[in-house]
Amino acid sequence: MSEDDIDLAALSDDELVEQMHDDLYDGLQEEIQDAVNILLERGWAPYDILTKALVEGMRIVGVDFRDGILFVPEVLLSANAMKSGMSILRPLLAETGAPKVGKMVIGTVKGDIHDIGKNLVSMMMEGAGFEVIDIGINNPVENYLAALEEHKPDILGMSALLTTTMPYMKVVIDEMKEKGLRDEYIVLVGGAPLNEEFGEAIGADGYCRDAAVAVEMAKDLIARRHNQLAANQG
Ligand code: B1M
Repeated sequence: MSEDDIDLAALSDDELVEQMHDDLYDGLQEEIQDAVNILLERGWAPYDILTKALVEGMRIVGVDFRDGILFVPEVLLSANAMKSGMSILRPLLAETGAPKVGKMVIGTVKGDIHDIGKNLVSMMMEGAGFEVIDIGINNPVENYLAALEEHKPDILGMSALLTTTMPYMKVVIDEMKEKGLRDEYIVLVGGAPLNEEFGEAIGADGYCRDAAVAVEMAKDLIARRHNQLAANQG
């Protein structure tokens, strides 16, 4: 350890979380991974580490990106540091042993390469007992339709982080309508620039503010669908 290095293990929980915000800002992967492991050893729940340390750190990065203090290369380093922390938490969040409650295909729309939010939603959905098929970023409508055809999920999830790419969600939903497929799936959308009105306007079944809302909404809509099917049969 050099003189400048901070002994992360010697910090209190609050100091460590603050240090993680700084390290995420500086894109320090190794430090983020060490700190995640220290918090886990101290008995922190993976979800709390995710939200209080990583997501909050990324929010701070977002503010300075918006204000022109940080630029794409720096934000990419932050994103990679965030992902390295998430990779430790992913198996822990998925480890609930819960029975599978449904299946979701999820992807970021065409023109958009942001994937941290989508990955987080995937992790939380897996943790809640969903099978998740992640088709990645920059997806044209054909990719979504092919994945629906191949995997026959209950839910289609779409993510968009740019005001210029969010309208593409409507292109996908309209194409599903055109092909007579719309009613076969629950369509959930999310991403920072969206809101409930937008979700309604494009014909989605729900707008998810964050990953926790996505899980709740997915469970709720699947339960409603099952009840409806049961009522129709009975
Ligand atoms: Co970009 N970027 N970026 N960026 N970037 C934003 C989105 C921006 C708001 C920054 C800013 O100006 N403040 C801005 C968009 C402005 C706008 O459209 N109004 C922006 C811009 C402009 C750009 C570029 C155009 C910059 C440039 O090139 N000049 C460029 C575009 C690239 C492209 O996509 N074509 C670009 C590039 C990048 C990086 C590559 C550097 C990097 C992405 C790396 C990666 O994802 N692998 C990046 C990042 C990291 C950001 C910010 C800083 C952080 C996004 C993030 O990961 N947040 C972002 C600022 C911000 O959002 N405040 C910004 C953390 C994540 C956990 O939250 O993604 O919101 P979020 O996901 C949440 C919810 O939204 C929801 O649940 C998630 C978890 O709680 N959710 C869903 C998301 N998807 C869901 C799907 C669902 C359900 C819920 O389906 C069921």
